[in-house]
Amino acid sequence: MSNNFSSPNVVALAGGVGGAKLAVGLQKVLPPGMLTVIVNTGDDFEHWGLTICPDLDTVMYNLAGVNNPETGWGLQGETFNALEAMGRLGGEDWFRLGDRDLAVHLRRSEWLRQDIPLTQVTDRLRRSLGVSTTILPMSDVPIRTLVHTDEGDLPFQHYFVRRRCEPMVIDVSFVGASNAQPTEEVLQALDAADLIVFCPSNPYLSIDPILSVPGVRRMIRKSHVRRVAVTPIIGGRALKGPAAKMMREMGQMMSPITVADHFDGLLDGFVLDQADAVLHNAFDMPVLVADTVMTDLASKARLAQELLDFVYTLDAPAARSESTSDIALPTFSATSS
Ligand code: FO1
Repeated sequence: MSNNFSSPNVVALAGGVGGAKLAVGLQKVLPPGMLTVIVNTGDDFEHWGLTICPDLDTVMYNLAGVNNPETGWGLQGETFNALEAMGRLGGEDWFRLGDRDLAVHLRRSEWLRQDIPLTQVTDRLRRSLGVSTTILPMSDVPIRTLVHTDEGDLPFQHYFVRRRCEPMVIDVSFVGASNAQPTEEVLQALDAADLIVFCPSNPYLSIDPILSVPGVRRMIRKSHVRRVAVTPIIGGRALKGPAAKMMREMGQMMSPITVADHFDGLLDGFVLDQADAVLHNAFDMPVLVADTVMTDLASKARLAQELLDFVYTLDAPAARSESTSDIALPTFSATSS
């Protein structure tokens, strides 16, 4: 990154709403085209005969500035006539697909049926919405997050939306990951990066699926650029989603330290929320204490700029060792299958 401080090539790893917010901030402060977001597709599922990619769409709608500001996912000013009609027909109506959102799922599914890879489909969709940032699915082949709970194994959206994250989580696995290959686009983006950012997304459900794609974890571990994570845990809570609840259920400390430990060997710096400033000496890497709660465009851009300024202060990474195994996962590991 030393030669490219004025316009670094940034690669962000993101899941849904929290990740999308930081991506919006980075897009705002970076020159157009200097951001690539690699997005979790473990949440994807087949529904109403369509392929739904919730995190890709959340990131895309946020970057396009057309997202529902209350939920963070879906479109603003959305209507749900199709959903209501589906309910009247006895169809599944627990997953709230909006009328205009439906057009994206129909178009994506149509293109996928024509054997156009998800990477290309995603690129077409984001260009249609005028998004200058490159959005890359973590993989072109289906990798599906399966949540192992005290009530049995649940496909991700059944755990997250249908069961509102109520079952106790025992473990998480990523079905299809071990046979998957990273896309050329993901490999090239990581190779060309000046900085890798772990967005404030759920480590177990949003970032681990990306790291489960064979080769990706190793590439990040060996990367010669700085790698920084922004905490998804603030004051012992996750602003959104079950990250903190999962930590408790897995016998972990509900703390940003748990997040840093989880990404052991993958990080050179950590962004801690000001609410947890007291912990700043407890990390074995440089820490930035910042207001990580992103409520509007200004706070997203401010955090993104503070993160870039912080990265500038970090020492250039020493050559990374080859010794650690690519498949060694940290504690409370999610497993690939
Ligand atoms: N999340 C919900 O909590 N309830 C929903 O009904 C819901 C519908 C939905 C429709 C389209 C879409 O792109 C996302 C949607 N989400 C919904 C969000 C999504 O399921 C989760 O936020 C992510 O998968 C977790 O990052």
